[in-house]
Amino acid sequence: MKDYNCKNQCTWCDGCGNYGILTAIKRALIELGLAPHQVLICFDVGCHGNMSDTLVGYRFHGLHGRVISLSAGAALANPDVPVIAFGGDGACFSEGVGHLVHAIRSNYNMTFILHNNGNYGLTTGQASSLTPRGEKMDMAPLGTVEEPLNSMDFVFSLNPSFVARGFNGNISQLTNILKSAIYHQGFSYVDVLQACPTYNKFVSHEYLLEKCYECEPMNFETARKAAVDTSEKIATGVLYQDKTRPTFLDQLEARKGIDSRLVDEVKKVDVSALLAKFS
Ligand SMILES: Cc1ncc(C[n+]2csc(CCOP(=O)(O)OP(=O)(O)O)c2C)c(N)n1
Repeated sequence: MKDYNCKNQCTWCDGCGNYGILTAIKRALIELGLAPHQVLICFDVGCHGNMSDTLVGYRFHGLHGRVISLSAGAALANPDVPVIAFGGDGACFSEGVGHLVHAIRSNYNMTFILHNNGNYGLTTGQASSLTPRGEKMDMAPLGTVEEPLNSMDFVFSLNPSFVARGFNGNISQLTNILKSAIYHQGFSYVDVLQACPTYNKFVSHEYLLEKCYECEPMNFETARKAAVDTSEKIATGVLYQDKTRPTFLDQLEARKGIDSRLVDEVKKVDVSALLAKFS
């Protein structure tokens, strides 16, 4: 694991769920035999995005809400390199929700890991679209007035090929989930429930430990129901996987029979004549 460690100090609050997610991703990569130079890890903007400073390897820290689109581009350009994207619930269910829709629908071959802490952490605890109605948040001190988006129902409505849920308090389970997600051919959606002791007063470590239970993969409809119904208990594990669904690239007629990678083909384009026009 030390291959992935770097000397920068973490700036997360004490008790932040990001520490558990960081440990799980390092373990998953090591157990899959992926060295830091063999994988691309992309980050959205937010507390979770500061993980970019604490990992050694090829990293890309993009604009807020844009991690899925830039990761999908990388995955399409070079399918030989596994691409893992981290995003917050603020970024991915507000600013970047359109990108999530089309990445699932298109089944790009990449892993998306949602740090679901139920709020905009980095900017000090504003409500996200996943914050339960009525919670008192920064900028909504009397309580939020909007219904939260039902993220799991929404994801299932887009016909995903892989959906999992974990939480930061069960690192061995989360490690296995992440390994399956990275191994999956297609868009892997991993919802990680994350405690945020500083700004989220409705989901604590104790709450997650008490409510979460482990389950095996299910058929589509059963998985959807289990994912959505969190009233009594919260189902965790790989909830649904379709191993037969082709990825976006696999389906492109124009790429059939071509062994080279887009990233190499692009390198061969001579743009000097075009540039000369502007000099
Ligand atoms: C387009 C855009 N909108 C808003 C911001 C300001 N901003 C930066 S981080 C952040 C909160 C991030 O919250 P979330 O995505 O949930 O991640 P977390 O910090 O909770 O991990 C916001 C609103 C920004 N940088 N760019």
